[in-house]
Amino acid sequence: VDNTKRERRTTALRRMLSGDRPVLIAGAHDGLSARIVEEAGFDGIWASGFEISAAHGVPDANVLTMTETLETARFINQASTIPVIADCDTGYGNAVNAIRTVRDYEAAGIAAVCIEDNIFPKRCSFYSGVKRELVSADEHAGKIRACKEAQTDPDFVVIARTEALIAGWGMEEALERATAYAEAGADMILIHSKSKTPDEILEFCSRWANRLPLVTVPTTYPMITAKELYDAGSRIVIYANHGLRASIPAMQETLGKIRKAERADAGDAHIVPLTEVYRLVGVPELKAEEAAYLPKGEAPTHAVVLAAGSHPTLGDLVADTPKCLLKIKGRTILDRQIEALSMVGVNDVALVRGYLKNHFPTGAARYVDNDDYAETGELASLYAAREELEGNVLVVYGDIVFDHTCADRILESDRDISLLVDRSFMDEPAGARPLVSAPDLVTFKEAPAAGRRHIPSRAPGTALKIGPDIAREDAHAEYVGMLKLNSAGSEKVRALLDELVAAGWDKPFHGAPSLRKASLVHLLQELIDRGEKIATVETYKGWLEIDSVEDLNLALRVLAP
Ligand code: SPV
Ligand code: MG
Repeated sequence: VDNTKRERRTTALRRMLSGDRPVLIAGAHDGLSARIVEEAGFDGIWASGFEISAAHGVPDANVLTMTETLETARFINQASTIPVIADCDTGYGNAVNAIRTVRDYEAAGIAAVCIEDNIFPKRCSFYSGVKRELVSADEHAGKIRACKEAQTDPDFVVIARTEALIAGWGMEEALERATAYAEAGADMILIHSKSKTPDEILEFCSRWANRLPLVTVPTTYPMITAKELYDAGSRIVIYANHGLRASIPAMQETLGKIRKAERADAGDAHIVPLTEVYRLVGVPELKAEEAAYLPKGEAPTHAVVLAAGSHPTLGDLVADTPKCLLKIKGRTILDRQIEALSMVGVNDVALVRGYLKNHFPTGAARYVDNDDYAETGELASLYAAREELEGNVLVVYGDIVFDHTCADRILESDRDISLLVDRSFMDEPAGARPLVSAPDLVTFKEAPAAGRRHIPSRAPGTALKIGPDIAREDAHAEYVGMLKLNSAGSEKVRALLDELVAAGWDKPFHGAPSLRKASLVHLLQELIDRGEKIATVETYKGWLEIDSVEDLNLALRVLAP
């Protein structure tokens, strides 16, 4: 949208007023209700004093200040694109106050103001049993003249409103006042009535004889159509408070039901889904703005920890504790992971749990369940967390302890899919470490230089092969169990998972007897085979995995409390 070419809303209102049908306006009290009015197809919005007061929980009697009402009118204006007519009550005082009111509302982009001849503080036209006084016709005419001279945009509209019929001062008084306000320069006259039938308004209209276009508010005489009012001389018809009044029983009913049932879904039949709220308040636009204007790569990274398995290689140690809740010097593997992640700014952690899932402490992470953990592998756990695969994600095995510098290195990568790999493994003599299962090794596309000294490369390499079946002499590094995806990478992994799952869980997949049993490295190899460039980010030591009692003993030796 080219905002510089958009028609001013004052001009749009003038154009509508010269059309051949009534201009239909509905009341709003905030940005959301303004959106709803516009979407319902109204020509403009009435920033209603009655609605705005009610929405603030106070009576419509100048209890709110001009500042508060203007602030609300601004939200209404900014949430919409159609002209806003602001109900400015008396103009918030005498002519001097009204001048400032006009300047401020015009500057806020409001298309029209309506100023009534009540004395300040006003009382809502419908409240019975309250003191009702009008300022003199002379004083209000002076105020209208002041308003007209204060405006700077020639298309800005000043509506003069008389409460003569409301106050019971009679038809003659109403006509005299309307005449005085017209002579003072008002653009339109709002003639208000609280009669239960349209007769009074129609009589006024007929005696007024189109001397100036009229505005009517058929709240107490709702049976008349806009067309009938238009034919009588009303160019604008305002449905002043119906949106607000519709929302009250909706909230009362829904909240009453939830309170009674003490569960949220008791209200489900009456509410919109959250996504409808997102749409109305412009979340899709927010996302587009983020994509267009925020620096790339600065979106926060969140983590997915895969910790569903039962890990029988640890025997009795894991008989009643999931592995990542094993304590090493007083702190669990998970505590240590969460601390290292938070040191590099990753504070949102989702953990896929399965085995002994109820043992996980509430609030340590957000939990995703893989209840089929006994029959499935890491790929299925990652699939259980598929909703998490959005934006920048770090996927971490639940059984590694790592220094935060490891996470730091991989977070630096801006590639779609990056693996953290360690070349120190290659420096160990074969068989130096007792292993309960073959480590996941990685072969690079281009062999790195070999030798006794080594500085991890800052430029990522590209993975050619990954998995436990790679011969030691063909491998260049060991996979650390940490994978980083950026938004494009997340999307690719999600799409591949969806495609594989759609093809069936039972098909053999790379080294696994079925997709169900597949591990993460099988998924990575599939990506490589499909031509995906997977970056290898190097670290040199700084982490350990806990697979065996020996690993735990090692951890006890090398880890600080
Ligand atoms: C308002 O909506 O605040 C009005 C119209 O002024 S009425 O409530 O009908 O007076
Ligand atoms: Mg009002």
